[in-house]
Amino acid sequence: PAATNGVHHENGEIEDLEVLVVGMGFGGIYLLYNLRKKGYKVRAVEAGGGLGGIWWWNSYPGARVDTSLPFYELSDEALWKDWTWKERFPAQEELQQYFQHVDKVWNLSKDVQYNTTVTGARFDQEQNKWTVQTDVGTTFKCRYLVLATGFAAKEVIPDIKGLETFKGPAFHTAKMPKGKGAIDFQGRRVAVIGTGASGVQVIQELGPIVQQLTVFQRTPNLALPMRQRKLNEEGEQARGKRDYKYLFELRKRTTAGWDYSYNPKKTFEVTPEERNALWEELWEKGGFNPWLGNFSDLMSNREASDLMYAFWRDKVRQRITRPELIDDLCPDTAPSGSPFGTKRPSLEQRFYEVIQQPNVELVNLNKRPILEVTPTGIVIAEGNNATKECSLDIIVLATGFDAGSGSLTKIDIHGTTGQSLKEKWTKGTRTHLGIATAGFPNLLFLYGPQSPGAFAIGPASAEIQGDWIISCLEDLKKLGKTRIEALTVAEERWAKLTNDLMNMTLIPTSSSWYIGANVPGKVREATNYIGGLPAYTKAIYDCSDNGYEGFVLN
Ligand code: N01
Repeated sequence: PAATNGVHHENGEIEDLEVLVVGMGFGGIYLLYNLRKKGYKVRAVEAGGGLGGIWWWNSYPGARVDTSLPFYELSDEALWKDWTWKERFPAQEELQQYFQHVDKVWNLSKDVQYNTTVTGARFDQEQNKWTVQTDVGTTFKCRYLVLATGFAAKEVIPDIKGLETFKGPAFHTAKMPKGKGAIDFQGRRVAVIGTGASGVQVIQELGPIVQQLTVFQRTPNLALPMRQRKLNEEGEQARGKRDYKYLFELRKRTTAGWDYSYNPKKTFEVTPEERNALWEELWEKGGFNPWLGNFSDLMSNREASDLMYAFWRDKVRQRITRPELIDDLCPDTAPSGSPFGTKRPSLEQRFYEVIQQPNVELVNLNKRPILEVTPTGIVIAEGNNATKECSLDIIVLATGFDAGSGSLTKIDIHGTTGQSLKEKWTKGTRTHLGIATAGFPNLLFLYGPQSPGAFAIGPASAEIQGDWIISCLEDLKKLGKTRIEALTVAEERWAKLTNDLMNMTLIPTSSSWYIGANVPGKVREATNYIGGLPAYTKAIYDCSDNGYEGFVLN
């Protein structure tokens, strides 16, 4: 949808709303539609030029979701009954078409102001309302401000000497130029820095079309087979839709929103033959099955994790034809800071074949660190004081995000205490249920830090949290209240719980964004709630059933 579909305001015009939703990914979309249906005066703003959140922004070559269908869509029958997907794991283009379909059926854009970034917000204690500023001069006034900004709205740009001097295009995967200024990679010399989910996808896509691809890897990705396939529209999808209602109910009841959870057995409770049989089965199924459908102690028992690592390593080694790459891609033991299961594995389709192509060079940054970027390339250390300049036309930074809190603290938000949200969270994130924070009344987070966010499928999480937020606003209305604020004691309790749960796993031994370890200077803490959707749903409804325990309503 074009920006022109949005609501336009003259500079300085103030909209007085009941709810302003910020961010039009799955969460914001769900909330805008359902609040409007209930008669709320609600509007939304979106920094991008269309719906979809990260699926609007992430247009790098190869961008595709790692969640299989039908779990990666909204559960309203009006949306899925006339929609057919082409692939089991759809690409960004198809996801954008899906969001356009959602827009058409739910008629959303008339209430969205696109190309608008919220820069700041201040709470007015007299009126119990937020005043929200944007980068285009529009100001909103709203009773409730819901930030549905996702976990990946703030990119991590590495601090590399000379990066700004590079003459060619250099951009983060989430900010690849689109439209007129779109990048043509064909036949160019391209560098990709980072081998996380974005890096693996962009590498396997670019390798076959560029002249030279140089991959700068700090930690190998323990990637799993995607097992992508085309979906048969007539038979498979039409038949599959008969089960959709059941599947959408089921996804609320599994740990991460799929139709499966961890195997209740532990790794060493079964015989080696049984263990191997399960692992082979999960490997064949593909997707996240070898991770999230594995034995229940995979992420908490280092021996179990190491044994699974060995299984993974041996599978990948079968595809390695250049033995000199074995140590860099699939070393004997799990890479430092990355025990199996503690970082999110990528789903790959041909990554290991592409990275071994003659036109691809893999630079292991632990052995050959980057010294600087020059106007024409990247200089690396080669040992014995030798250096090498890799000549480049384009640099792609697949270096990840300041996940969770970063999407919120980049907005200058001031509540009742004089402290900004950024200042409040400098020493650690504090939320009650991942939804609100003390000192910031009527500010609610959807898909925010300390919620199941990144540990559950987006649409499932968005619907569970979205429904709760809507019922909360309905309750406030019924009770004649105009203000809800989290208590400090409640957010301390929730922070302890999310961190205690995380500390029961091996994740704190990793250098993952799940614990903020990827951002220099960031507090190491659980960025998400890892207790699973059912336990989380119980926690939020226990709270509301007990008179919004941990909140003060006025
Ligand atoms: O980011 P990442 P991402 N010098 O943080 C490396 C979702 N997502 O954008 O591992 C050199 O995972 C860093 O190295 P290391 C998904 O939830 C989903 O790929 O820290 N390298 C790592 O290799 C995902 O988990 C999809 O040692 C540097 C990489 O950059 C999340 O978003 C697609 C560096 C960053 O990996 C983030 O994924 C894309 C430096 N200074 C994203 N700094 C799908 O569903 C960082 N790195 C398909």
